[in-house]
Amino acid sequence: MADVELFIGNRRYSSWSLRAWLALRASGVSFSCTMIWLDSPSFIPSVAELGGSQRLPALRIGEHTVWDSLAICEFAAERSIPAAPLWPSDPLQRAVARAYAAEMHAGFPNLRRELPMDLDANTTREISTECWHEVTRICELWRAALASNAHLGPYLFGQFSIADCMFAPVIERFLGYGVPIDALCAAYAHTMRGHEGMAKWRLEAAGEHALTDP
Ligand SMILES: N[C@@H](CCC(=O)N[C@@H](CS)C(=O)NCC(=O)O)C(=O)O
Repeated sequence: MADVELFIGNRRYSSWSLRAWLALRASGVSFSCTMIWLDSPSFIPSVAELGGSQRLPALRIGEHTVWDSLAICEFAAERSIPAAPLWPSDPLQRAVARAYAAEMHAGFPNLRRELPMDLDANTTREISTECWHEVTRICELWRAALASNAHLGPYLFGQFSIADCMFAPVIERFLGYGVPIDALCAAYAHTMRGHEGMAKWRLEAAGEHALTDP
């Protein structure tokens, strides 16, 4: 396969990049990773060169560019090693897991605006009623999947899947801003924090602080 290179925003803030990176890493596909600072003078020229939507993440495969986190996650699922399927093997479970990922990808605008991902956040925030409705919906989704699939493993659909990748930044938002969530959802959030990919992303984010943020 041609060289695969993932372009991401700085790890502290780039929630969409985290999703794609987690899926690619879990897939076992070999790839290199290049970070482009968000909100820097070099951002626009750098992403313009990649084509696509001029947002991050973007995946370069030889001369092709795949933009959009969910498309990159699907690429990772198609190329994943058999030992690491990124969707449930059961077709009905797979359809439901895809609905979870799609709802996250397309929705929750108030949560995104009012609780932006910031890996250094350690505070509380007042949120609107609309945002609370979104928090409640996410917790309902998590509880339903966790309760049905607990016998298969600790993630939403048992084994780690793209559904978990899509909700990964929400975990950082809930924990970073002290959003009160029930015990089952809190246990899931801590399971995700303990995932080796999440741990590595956080470590690399801490390393980015030492670089010059223009
Ligand atoms: N729907 C896109 C959203 C990508 C996106 O908004 N990325 C942010 C960084 S996390 C970005 O590039 N922001 C810069 C901008 O909008 O100019 C995806 O799923 O990849």
